[in-house]
Amino acid sequence: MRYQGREVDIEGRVRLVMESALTARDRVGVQDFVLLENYNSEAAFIENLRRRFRENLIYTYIGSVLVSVNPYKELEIYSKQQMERYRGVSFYEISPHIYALSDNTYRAMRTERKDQCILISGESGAGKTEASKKILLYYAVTCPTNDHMAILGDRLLQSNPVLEVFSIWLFKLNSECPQYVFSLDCVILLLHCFFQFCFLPLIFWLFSPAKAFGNAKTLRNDNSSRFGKYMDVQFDFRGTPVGGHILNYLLEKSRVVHQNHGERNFHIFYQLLDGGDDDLLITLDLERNPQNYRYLVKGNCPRVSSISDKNNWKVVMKALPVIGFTEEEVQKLLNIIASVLHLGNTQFGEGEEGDTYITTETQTSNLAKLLGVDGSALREALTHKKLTAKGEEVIVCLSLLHFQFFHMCCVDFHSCHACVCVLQMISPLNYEQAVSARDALAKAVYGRTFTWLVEKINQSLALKEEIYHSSKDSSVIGLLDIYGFEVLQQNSFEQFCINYCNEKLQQLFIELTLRSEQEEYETEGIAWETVQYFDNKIICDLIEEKHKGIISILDEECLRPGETCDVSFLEKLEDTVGSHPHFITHKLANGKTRRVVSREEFRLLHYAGEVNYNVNGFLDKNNDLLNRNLKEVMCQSDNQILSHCFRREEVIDQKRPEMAATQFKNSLMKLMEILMSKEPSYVRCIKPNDAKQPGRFDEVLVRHQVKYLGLMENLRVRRAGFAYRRRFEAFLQRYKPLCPETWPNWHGRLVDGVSTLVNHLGYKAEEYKLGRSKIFIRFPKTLFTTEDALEAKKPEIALTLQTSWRGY
Ligand code: AOV
Ligand code: MG
Repeated sequence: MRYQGREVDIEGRVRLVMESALTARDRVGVQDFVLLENYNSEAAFIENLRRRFRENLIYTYIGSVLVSVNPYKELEIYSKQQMERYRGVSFYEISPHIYALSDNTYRAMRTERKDQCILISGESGAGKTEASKKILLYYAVTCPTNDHMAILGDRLLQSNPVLEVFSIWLFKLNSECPQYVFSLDCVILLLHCFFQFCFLPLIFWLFSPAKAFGNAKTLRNDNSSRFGKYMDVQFDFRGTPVGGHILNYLLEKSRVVHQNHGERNFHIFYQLLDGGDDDLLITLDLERNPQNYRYLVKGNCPRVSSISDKNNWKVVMKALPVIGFTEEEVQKLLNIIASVLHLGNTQFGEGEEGDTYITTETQTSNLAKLLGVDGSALREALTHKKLTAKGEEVIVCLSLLHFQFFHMCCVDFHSCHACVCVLQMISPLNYEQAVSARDALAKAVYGRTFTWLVEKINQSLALKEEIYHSSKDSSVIGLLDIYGFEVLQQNSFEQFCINYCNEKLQQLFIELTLRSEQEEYETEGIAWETVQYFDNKIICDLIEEKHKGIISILDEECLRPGETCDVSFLEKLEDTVGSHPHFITHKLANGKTRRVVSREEFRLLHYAGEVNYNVNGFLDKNNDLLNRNLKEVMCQSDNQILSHCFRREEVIDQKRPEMAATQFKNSLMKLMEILMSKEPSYVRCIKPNDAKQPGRFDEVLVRHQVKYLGLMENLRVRRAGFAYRRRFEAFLQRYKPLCPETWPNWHGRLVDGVSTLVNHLGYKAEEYKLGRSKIFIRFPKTLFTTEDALEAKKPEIALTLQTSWRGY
């Protein structure tokens, strides 16, 4: 045998195999962080990630958590053969992969009949959306067929000739997963998906409009999802995907009116301008050049080389009828998109008395037409404000009379409280107010249309009784694709909400991980050992507690009459939660922190680290107010989508709607309930560099994410008890060659076999425990020694191991 140019004998071979096993571990690290010798060391953690990344091994486990590093290049690891490799194989028996996690989740759902969820987190550009697509693709290919899929299939087929639909699906993959498209493998895969499992391709497909409306080019990601989403995929009693439901969170509405340099507005605007045909643009009174629209020029980035707006436009337009849009609805939707662009171009001039008028008259008439509202009412509403009426009298006055007739009902209307109020009800807006009213309208129109679109997709994905035997037998796998901790140079209201969401998810993680650990110990009959960890409930309380939490204080400050501003909010915070150990401001800092907190900031000590939040804009963003008269105008719109989005009741109802942070808090509570009822799996995505380049591993950036994803804390919780556990049969099967009594076959009870084996190997009592069906090994070292012994014995026993636990 030749080895590195040398002839070696049998003994030498054994030695070399051992050496190469060791070097392999040195070279590619461990596939599960629980096997790190020094699991408390962040440096060791990052080194392990780096080694694996260098070898294109982007996946690593922390127990059942999958850590994924974005390769920024197409790897040959997502083919159909790979899917087959992972099908039905136990988690630890094979190299870590998103397919392993998908498969295990699916099997757990089938065998334990328990709903599952996969929580994907990570910062922007880390690969969350890609991960969720890979999971869906795995199910699309590997889940069983369903005769009843015909109905869903029909929906596709009726609206489009087969090949057209197919080509769209193909096209979609072409633009998003080029590795599939030009290989034979891909064609087989697609045919497989299309003809047998229509449902999940449909989901992909249905995503395209949501993506066009919800994604945008940012500095960190050319196709960044600017909303959080939770999607349920429902499976019938045979394990066939049959339906789904999407919940959306916190669309970044501010992007409609403002983009940072180098970023774009939502894709749909550029798609329409680039892909819409001439007639359409004429009808919508649009010009092709995005530079002509104020809402599109702020980022100075009309084109993105990695995106074809024209092609994506075609995909969206083809997908809309399948979702169930009528031709008329599509037209109305296009009117709305165009109207947002026209709104952006609406300009104001200042009158002598500080009032405001519209200078772009013709545009406004077109705008009113597109919005389906009365032109003069819209003009009035854009430049005037209607004050909120107080008391019933005012409403009576208003409903009975016009302004000029006040004195007919009130002898002395100047002293009549009701009439004075009415008189003051309409007041002109100054220039800044008019601009902000216009922007608020654009954000509201866009945001609400987005919500409506998601509702529409949900109707299309909803289960149909006829294809669904018995809802009792259904199970669900939920996918959560939501922003990870965000720490920017300047952190504002959005980061506050996002990071609050991550605190909640961490709380859930701790609760569920500890619960499942505890349950496993119980079922295995092993004494529970207390786990030391940081319980972040204290931070969640600081943010969300009723009356005393930051969100309550923010709401109160928004509602408080008189002069309130962001700074008064900060002062209120200092008074109320100033003594909280996780809250710090400029005044309270007193050398408590290393980095400076400015006068406009408060700092929260999150479980993952410190974040400074600048209070500027907190009140406005939380208020998210649309002038009452703009609402009135909008709810009279003859565009059905808009009249659905702006309800009359909203105007009549004097109760103030929930504020943004409270709305978010409530939807998070609901999300937590949904997730609590399911068995969770986790994917933690890491971005290796900011340049979106393959092969570059920026240690500082990665360390930052390891910290803010709470991975070290994950590992500590997971390692608190035993590093490794394995079912008796699997353990015995693998290591039985190491003991003459168990080799080649053990005929007694499994537990006795494992006991004989570990005694022979010289395991000490504190190194392991035997449960009812599993062996628990406390330290990785024990396992490594055993594994090395097996490796050394390999040539001797001519053993062909089908799979290696190392897997790599
Ligand atoms: P995100 O969802 O985490 O960001 P994406 O999933 O959109 O990030 O990934 C960003 C880009 O990284 C993709 O467009 C791909 O080019 C590349 N990428 C990610 N994962 C992989 C992979 N497994 N293989 C190859 N390329 C990949 V954001 O939505 O911005 O938070 O809001
Ligand atoms: Mg995304």
